[in-house]
Amino acid sequence: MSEYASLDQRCINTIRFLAADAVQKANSGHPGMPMGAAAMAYVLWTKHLKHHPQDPQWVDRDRFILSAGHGSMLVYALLHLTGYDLTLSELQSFRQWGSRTAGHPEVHLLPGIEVTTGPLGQGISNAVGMALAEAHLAARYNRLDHRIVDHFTFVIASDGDLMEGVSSEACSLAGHLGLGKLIVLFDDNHISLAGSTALTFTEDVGKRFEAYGWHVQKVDEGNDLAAIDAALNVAKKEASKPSIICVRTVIGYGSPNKQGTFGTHGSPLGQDELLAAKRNLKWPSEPGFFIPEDVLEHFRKAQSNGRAKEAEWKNRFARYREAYQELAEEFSRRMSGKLPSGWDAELPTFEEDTKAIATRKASETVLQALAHKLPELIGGSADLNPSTYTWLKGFGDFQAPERSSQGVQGLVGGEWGYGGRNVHFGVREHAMGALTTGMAMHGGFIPYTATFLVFSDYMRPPIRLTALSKARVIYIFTHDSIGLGEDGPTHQPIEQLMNLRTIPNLIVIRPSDAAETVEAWRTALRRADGPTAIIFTRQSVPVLDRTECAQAVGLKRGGYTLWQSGQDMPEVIFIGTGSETWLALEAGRRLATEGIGVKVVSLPSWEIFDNQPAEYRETVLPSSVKVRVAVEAGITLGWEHYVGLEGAVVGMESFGASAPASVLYEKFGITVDHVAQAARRLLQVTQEDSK
Ligand SMILES: Cc1ncc(C[n+]2csc(CCOP(=O)(O)OP(=O)(O)O)c2C)c(N)n1
Repeated sequence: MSEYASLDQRCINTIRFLAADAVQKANSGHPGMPMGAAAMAYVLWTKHLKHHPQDPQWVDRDRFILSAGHGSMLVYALLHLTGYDLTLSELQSFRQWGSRTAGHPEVHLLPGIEVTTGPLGQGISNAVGMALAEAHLAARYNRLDHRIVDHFTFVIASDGDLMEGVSSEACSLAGHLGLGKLIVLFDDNHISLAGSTALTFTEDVGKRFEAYGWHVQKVDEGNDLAAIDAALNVAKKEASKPSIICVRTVIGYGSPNKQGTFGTHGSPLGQDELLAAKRNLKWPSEPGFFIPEDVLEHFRKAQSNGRAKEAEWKNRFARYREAYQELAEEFSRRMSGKLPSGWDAELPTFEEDTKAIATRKASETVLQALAHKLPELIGGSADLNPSTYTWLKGFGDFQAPERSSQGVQGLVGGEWGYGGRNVHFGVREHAMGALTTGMAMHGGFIPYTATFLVFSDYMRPPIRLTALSKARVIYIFTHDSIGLGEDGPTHQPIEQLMNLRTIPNLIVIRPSDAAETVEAWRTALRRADGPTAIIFTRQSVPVLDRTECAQAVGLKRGGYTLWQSGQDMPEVIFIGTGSETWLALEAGRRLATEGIGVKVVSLPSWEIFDNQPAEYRETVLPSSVKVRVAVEAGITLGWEHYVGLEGAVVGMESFGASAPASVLYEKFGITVDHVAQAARRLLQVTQEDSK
């Protein structure tokens, strides 16, 4: 019997031609990858993946990530065929306005998509975070006689994924952590966008992953279903190492004149070549988007299989609930993303008589209090715990249980193993960002990261994706300005703060003192539909006297009137953020003693403030008051948004320098004198104008 007659082969060809037809119809997209990887995806989805298409959010499903997001039609075809909520007509409107079948898979658009992929290297790194999430939940909730968390994370990754640096960081960490339930199928087709990998990528990938501590297998023929199946079985049994299976495939498989060339990577095959490919694989040329009945029936078994598997799990969970009621409730609550009642009841307060304290230090106190109430709060720093103050004291280190803790320096204490809540990301900011996105998308976590603000540049790609994906991650950035002092301009952020503000759906909060630090954490944790970056100082800043100033709770509206000299409409408004707010306040008070009507605004979060109703914004920043001075130790570009073209900004126009912080503030002119003087100058101008 011809191989093409078998049901397996027809299922695989269905995937291939759904992809090729959709790309042809859209006249845009990537047919080569789905055509080459269809066989491995078929084996994975029909023989291994534990999922329930009618309940895509079932918490103990296996996670599948198409890291090579440009091959999106591969996963769209599988979602439709196995019976997810995705119609054939949506496949036919691939890449069109309003369609959920976007160019690259987007997690918030389509059930069954676990993370948004497309920027190469991110998906596989998110997957490491998902495997970490599974290992932690299993350690915390499973009991000897009850395994309620027990699933794999599967990935299909391409050459481009493995070329990108972030995947090296993430896979190095995955190997160190021994994440045995992470399984990567490497679509080893020797072709990337612009040519053969012989031009760019000739290392031995298997040896590289072996060196990371992974279990490595090779499948020499990408259409050998039995070999793929066998390799997946071996990988699943390997519990103490992540697995990679390098599957040699042919990009654009079936296209007689283009297969194996970069011509199939990112363009439609063309009508003639598409027909030739169909002839070649003995596929009917008409109708397009053809799905044979028995093929659909075969794929749709995923529904009954999934239903049975989920029902079995539900029974298991019910027995667990009987035995461990509290744990079961905590688990369910976490997976629902809801915070427990009273989670913020015992946060510290910082009274006006508290002496000056760095906001990173105040944050440490808040974080410890939160950690006791929120088991879902788990994270760490990129090798900077002693500087960012982001360890959770007594909550242990997330490490492979097999690895001995003996003689290891830098432990934060408590449990050692997958139950630990302090993740040591190492000096891997990029992977830290991507892993935490994966943890958040897995569900059951509010992950946090920490590093210096200047290194947010190393994390920007995952931060952007997290914002796009509406994932709940908290990014802590300390050492927020030239105020960090002697480390000098390489470490002093200038444009980073404004840079983060430009990312849609990312909320940035730069609290001015210890009291606002408490409110910043409270606001970040309340947010469920996107990430929040909180920016802290290295240096001490005064705790503002709230008996004279407004309460810090005003932070929840992004900006608020901190202090005003009288009831009348002010003549000048000072606006400050973070460590410069007290400078604005002092300058304001000085002008008030000169008989000038002054208002001082604390503006820790632009995004939150801009989202307030217009009436509220008008009370804080009355539009009739044009004399406005903003002060922030970052790039001045962008502040026109609040001070207008007539206003003044006291900030940075250049890189910083290496010197003590107090000297730098003087030398760069970020001083009370300077802020006050800027206002006087503006007042003079307006008075002269109105003469
Ligand atoms: C970070 C990033 N850089 C560049 C691209 C553009 N791009 C899309 S696919 C691709 C390379 C494709 O090669 P490979 O990963 O081997 O996929 P295949 O050709 O096998 O489909 C590139 C450069 C991208 N998606 N992400």
